[in-house]
Amino acid sequence: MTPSASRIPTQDRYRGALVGLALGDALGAPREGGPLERLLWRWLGFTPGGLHRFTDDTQMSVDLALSLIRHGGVDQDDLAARFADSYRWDRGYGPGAAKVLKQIRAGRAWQDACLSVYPAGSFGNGGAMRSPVIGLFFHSRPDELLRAAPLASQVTHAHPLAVEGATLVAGATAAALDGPDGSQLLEQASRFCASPAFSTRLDKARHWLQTGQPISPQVLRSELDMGITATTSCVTSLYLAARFLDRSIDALIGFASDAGGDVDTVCAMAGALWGARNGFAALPGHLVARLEGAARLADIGDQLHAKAHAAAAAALR
Ligand code: R7I
Ligand code: MG
Ligand code: MG
Repeated sequence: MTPSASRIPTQDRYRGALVGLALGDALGAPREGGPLERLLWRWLGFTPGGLHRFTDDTQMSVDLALSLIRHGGVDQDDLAARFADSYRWDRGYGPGAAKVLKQIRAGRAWQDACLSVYPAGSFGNGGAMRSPVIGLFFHSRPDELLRAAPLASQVTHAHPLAVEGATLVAGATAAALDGPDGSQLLEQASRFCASPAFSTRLDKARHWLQTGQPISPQVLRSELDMGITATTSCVTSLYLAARFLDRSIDALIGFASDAGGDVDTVCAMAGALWGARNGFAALPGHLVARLEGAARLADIGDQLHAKAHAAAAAALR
């Protein structure tokens, strides 16, 4: 595909993707997991000023975005340092990721730390949940996107399934920026995964969407999953985004909350896709007004847009 500056979508879509990700994360977090986690997040889920706090999903997306903006591509050493520096227990990081980040902060090389908890690296969804940022940055550079998504995942999530989930979510986000309908979004996304754990779920999701089946939250959870791993959350997010593209993001988050499980992460990835397609202006203002760091996130979206635009223009010269 030839890069083209004119193909870069509007700034509003970039803002929408980042703020949509954070909104899904922050509003999904109190609905995540079992009764104990929900209770804990009632306490941790608000800033002192009463805003909805985001979790590790958004924090790692911000870290990745700032690193890409600073370096013009994936610099794994810088990324590892930023992830480790931002780590706070009360952002709700995954258990393995927390251990890896604490080791990096203590001075261990990320290449060793990321294989210290699980020998082949984690297959948790932590690589995919920040990957919408890769889709934004490399929107008009698909070959670079395919190289960058694995590099950005591997720093903490080196397992091939985590890497594939990250690539799938990055590719889907790039596709969402072009304004597809739900079926087109899933069709475009299908080019970014090959393993049956993803492709079988994606085939099912595409069938549900095409036939308009009234899938309940319970069926969604039992058939596609709402889990903490890449294979049990990425396609679920894609399906939800595709199904709710022409409805409100509140309806999407409400549906995911009824399904339960890893609600913050599924809503973060689906929220990013929804926002990339529909733009910041389509997000409900009253919810954005109560989101931690919304103005900063919008600004980072603007910076990503400017960088993506400049890179595409440079490629044309
Ligand atoms: O993937 P990760 O960063 O977790 C992200 C999740 C999101 O829901 C966030 O919102 C936050 O709540 O946490 O954290 P990891 O600990 O690397 O992976 C998540 C989980 O996947 C682990 O705690 C394990 O349960 C499982 N897992 C594995 N289990 C067995 N063998 C990941 N990799 C393996 C493995 O190799
Ligand atoms: Mg989280
Ligand atoms: Mg989560």
